[in-house]
Amino acid sequence: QDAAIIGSKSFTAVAINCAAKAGEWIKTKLGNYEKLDIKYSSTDLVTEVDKGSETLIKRLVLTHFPHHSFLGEEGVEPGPEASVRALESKLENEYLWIVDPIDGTTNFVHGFPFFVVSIALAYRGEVIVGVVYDPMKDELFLAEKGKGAYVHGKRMSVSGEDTLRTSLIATGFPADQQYALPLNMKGLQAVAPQVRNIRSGGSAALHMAYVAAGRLSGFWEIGLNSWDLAAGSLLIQESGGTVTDSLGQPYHLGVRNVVASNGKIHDEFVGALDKAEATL
Ligand code: 2AM
Ligand code: CA
Ligand code: CA
Ligand code: CA
Repeated sequence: QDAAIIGSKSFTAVAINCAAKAGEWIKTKLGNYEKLDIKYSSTDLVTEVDKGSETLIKRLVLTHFPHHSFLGEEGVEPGPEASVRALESKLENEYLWIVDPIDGTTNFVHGFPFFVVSIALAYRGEVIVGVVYDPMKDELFLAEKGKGAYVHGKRMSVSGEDTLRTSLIATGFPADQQYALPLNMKGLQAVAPQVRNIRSGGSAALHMAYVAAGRLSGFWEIGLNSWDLAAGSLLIQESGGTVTDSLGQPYHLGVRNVVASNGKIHDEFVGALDKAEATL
């Protein structure tokens, strides 16, 4: 089956193949990674498995598409400024692969089974393919621009809730405990009393995929990077949902403060966060 997928050489097939291969390998390393390093701060972790996953994906992508550009989290210096600069320096390329080799590294390190491989392909700054793969549940979420979104071959659509009151909302607790976390907590304080309940799984990309699949009504988080959101943004758009920044402006690759939802609750959701001054 792999040979057939590689043979077809389509963007989507390569994205799926990369995510599946990396995900299967990551799963074998759960509970027995060898090296834990600290990046920007004591809460910002990386293992040799993050780096190995990125290397595997990068090699496969560039073997098939040697003229494409590649942006992976572990190829970028730690910290928000370097992340923004890395994206900007690569945006001029026609085809840009944007990859998070493990989204949810803290979970991976602790054996909490909620992490994914996230792979997006952007054409002239717009995401055209998005794949999020959860190796623990063997769930592959796929979207192609204009062609819908699928989980393991089944068409996805967002949930139907039309008020925050009936919504299940996810957020993250940012690793940046100086700036992003306090802002996110303000949002939490405003939103939590207005919704059915809050969840926080520790993988932004998987939260995005769950919004697309209708398992969550919405998700917001402060201080994310392009590789956390690129694939998930297309999943949600192609499932009928809405992705914006915290001011309600349409999603683009530079968005760091994301608000994503089924669309029906979006204005109320953005309004609740805004009232909490949870915006940067
Ligand atoms: P990661 O596991 O790929 O690092 C959870 O709140 C989300 O924040 C995850 O998607 C996680 O991605 C991301 N994250 C972790 N550390 C971060 C940091 N230092 N800066 C920005 N995002 C981070
Ligand atoms: Ca990380
Ligand atoms: Ca990430
Ligand atoms: Ca990561």
